[in-house]
Amino acid sequence: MSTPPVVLSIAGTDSGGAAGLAADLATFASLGAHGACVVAAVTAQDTTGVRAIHATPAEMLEAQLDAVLEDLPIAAIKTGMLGSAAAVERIAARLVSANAAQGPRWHSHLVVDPVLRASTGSAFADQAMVQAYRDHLLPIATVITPNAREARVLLDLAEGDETPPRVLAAELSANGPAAVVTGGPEPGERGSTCTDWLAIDGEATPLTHPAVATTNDHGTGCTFSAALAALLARNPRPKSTSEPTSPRGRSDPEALRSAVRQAAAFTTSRLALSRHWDLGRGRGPIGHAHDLRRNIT
Ligand code: PXL
Repeated sequence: MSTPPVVLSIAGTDSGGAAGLAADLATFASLGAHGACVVAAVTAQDTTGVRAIHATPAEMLEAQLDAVLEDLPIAAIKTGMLGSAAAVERIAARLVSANAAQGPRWHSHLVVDPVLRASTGSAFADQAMVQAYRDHLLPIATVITPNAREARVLLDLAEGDETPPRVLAAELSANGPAAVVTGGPEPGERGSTCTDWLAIDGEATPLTHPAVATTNDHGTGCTFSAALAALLARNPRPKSTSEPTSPRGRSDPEALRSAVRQAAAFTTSRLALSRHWDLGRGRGPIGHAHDLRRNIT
């Protein structure tokens, strides 16, 4: 008998199969984890945009959370599109109570991808939802993975603000969870590399990786945060009496840095896989398929 690491995604669906739960479950499977899923919203969506959104009704959201949290040994949780401010608050409360039921110490890694809009542009969050993230979910997260635009919204910076990603990451983490601000090329970078900034306790360090020239990138942010959760799940956080009593999930900084680096490398390999795909009329998906070429000699 053996128990695989279990990773839970609480997120929205993308009917086009690029982003959201489709990306998360495929990523968990690729990285050797069993994926559980709580559907927080359903989107009717294709490569050109979002046609309709249905937030999961509160009782159904609660029923899914109860079913999963009462049964499976969850090593890491990832949140994505959550549908409403009330859902953000409800999910945070349920995670805290699940953790309390496990014992006095927070034990699951919690990766929060604060999804505020679709990569094709549609808004997924209003001001109340942003505030719910600040008040309820960020305080219990191990690590958050906003892009630069989401980081600016969370920090309440004005539209058009040009604070660099390094500073955004540092500020988010100064009084909060670790933050990875995922980004494109830094000024001066020639497009062959791009840099993410990982900040812990206000100290940001750059993590540079190869850039993949592709327009098939729908679902990239979801894939990265799901990979991070699956990689963190390989090292469950031991319950320790020296940990703070706050449910905020602290991770060993070196383990976190290594997981972020590996998650970026995994995401880069997925982008490279689908670089030449011709799918849909809009922005194509990041690859989730198994690379069959690897099995052909
Ligand atoms: O990439 C953010 C995201 C998350 N969740 C769903 C999405 C998207 C982007 O399109 O559709 C369901």
